[in-house]
Amino acid sequence: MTLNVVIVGETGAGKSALINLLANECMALVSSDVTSCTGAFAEYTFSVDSTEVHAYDTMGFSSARVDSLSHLVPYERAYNLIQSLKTRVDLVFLCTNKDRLNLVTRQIYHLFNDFFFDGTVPIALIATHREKEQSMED
Ligand SMILES: Nc1nc2c(ncn2[C@@H]2O[C@H](COP(=O)(O)OP(=O)(O)OP(=O)(O)O)[C@@H](O)[C@H]2O)c(=O)[nH]1
Ligand SMILES: [Mg+2]
Repeated sequence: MTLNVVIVGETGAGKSALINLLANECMALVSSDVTSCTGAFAEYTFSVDSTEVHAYDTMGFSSARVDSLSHLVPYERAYNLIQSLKTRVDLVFLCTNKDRLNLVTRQIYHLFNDFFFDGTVPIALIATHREKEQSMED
């Protein structure tokens, strides 16, 4: 079985780290600071049990700025990726390292769920940076 997974989220949310966790090896470059690290997108192939996973690591989204349009670039990249994959996306992982669902993460959700896939592709929310929580239910 083959599974195509697109991994999205804010810059620094832990998208590349999630790929390394799933693949159980350091395939994707993880940023050492808050600067954006993954460019257009990168495809990684690995196996989880008997499933061949194609994971698409995407450019991080960020909040809008008054003095630049650079926050729009990830939207264009995401659009191009989804166009090139057409109907072959099985699952989206939406990563967040924030305590609450912020505006950027909500916008990413609506971009993929409403605009790209019209509710036809499951979107799983992945909460990263949770290891300091006293209780995982918080
Ligand atoms: N403590 C902790 N650190 C994490 C976790 N996930 C990612 N990180 C760290 O957070 C930083 C950013 O992680 P990345 O995986 O590079 O984030 P990204 O979403 O790929 O970032 P961009 O590619 O820049 O958009 C790195 O220093 C990671 O090691 C987590 O669950 N816990
Ligand atoms: Mg990355």
